[in-house]
Amino acid sequence: MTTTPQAVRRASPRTRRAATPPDPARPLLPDSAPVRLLDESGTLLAARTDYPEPPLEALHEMYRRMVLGRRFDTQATALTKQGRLAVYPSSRGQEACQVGAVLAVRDTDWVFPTYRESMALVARGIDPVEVLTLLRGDWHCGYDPTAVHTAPQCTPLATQCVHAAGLAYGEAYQGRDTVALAFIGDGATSEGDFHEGINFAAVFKAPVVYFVQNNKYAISVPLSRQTAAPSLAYKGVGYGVPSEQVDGNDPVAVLAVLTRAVAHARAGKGPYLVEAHTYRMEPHTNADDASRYRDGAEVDAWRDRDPVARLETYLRARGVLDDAKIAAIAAEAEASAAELRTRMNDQPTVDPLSLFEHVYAEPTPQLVEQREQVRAELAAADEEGGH
Ligand SMILES: Cc1ncc(C[n+]2csc(CCOP(=O)(O)OP(=O)(O)O)c2C)c(N)n1
Ligand SMILES: [Mg+2]
Repeated sequence: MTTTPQAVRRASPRTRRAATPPDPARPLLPDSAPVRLLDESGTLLAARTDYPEPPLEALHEMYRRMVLGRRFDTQATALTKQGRLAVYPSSRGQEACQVGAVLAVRDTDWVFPTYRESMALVARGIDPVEVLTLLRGDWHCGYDPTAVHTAPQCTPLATQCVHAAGLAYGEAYQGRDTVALAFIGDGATSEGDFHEGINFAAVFKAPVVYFVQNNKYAISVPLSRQTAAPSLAYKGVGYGVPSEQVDGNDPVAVLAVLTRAVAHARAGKGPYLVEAHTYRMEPHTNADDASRYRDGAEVDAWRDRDPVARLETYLRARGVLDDAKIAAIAAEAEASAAELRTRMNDQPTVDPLSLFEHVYAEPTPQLVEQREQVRAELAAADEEGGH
């Protein structure tokens, strides 16, 4: 078929316009820069209609829990040195994320933490001694997950992403408006379970908020060796999940962004992905030497963006905090750390053989064999101790 030049001139402008449909991916994409409501010194930036400032009472409570959380964190690290804890992964520097996340959800919502989230669980109101039970070397998580709507702290990376999707789907299926909040680290977003969890949640519109704390390292592996994505928040779009990135050391922004993400999930619109840009100030755990893979100057630069100091400056400026109130919160934190020390000095009686109970209704032959090995070793140690 031949086309006259006149026909081409007549058809082409309309054809070109019709060939550009609206981009369905655009509404899913995060802001090109992390959302920030406070600058690094703690001064409020221009207001945003999409992220209204959370109420001042909520921010005051956030500050209180962040101060208590930081004190808990240093106490837990000290307990490893005294042999009272087997290991402790600190979340110092990540206080805005740890506390903001649990303040954004209801007590009836479910939280899926990793080993990094002890501070978040204390901020959620779980007894700190129970929170530290697993890290003490016991075989169970210390608290009753169903009573506190909080899964055991997860050590296998990203598996909690699948659990959160399943729980959220089940809750919605039964007509409840429960939201599941799954914490995950930057490194763990490379794990298959993260992708399987978020894909399932997206397809079945399960109300999950995936909250990535990008603290820049997976043990010694820096983010640049982990991903080529412009930001981890962009991992949502491939699954049809709306995403946002936030300054994770800006407590006001963290609470505002997570509040919106949780509301999205609760409204039945499916999962949401939030990436918080933050920094792990301490080594991976007390057993790690971070000076082997990162520069002191990098750590110092992040010290200047301290989330606790930033919120304190802001709340002072708003007249919510003053010297007396700050001193009272510091004293409360000291008292709770002292109580934790005392309680952790009581050595719990743990029967090593209890490790083998509750694994299977009928123990496998391997478990029976292993239990007998442990029993024999304990008996031999007892005998040695007796001589
Ligand atoms: C499936 C699996 N692979 C490897 C490990 C060993 N491991 C424990 S923590 C960790 C780093 C995880 O880094 P990230 O996800 O960034 O979380 P962060 O520790 O920084 O909070 C690794 C590789 C593990 N626990 N589970
Ligand atoms: Mg990390």
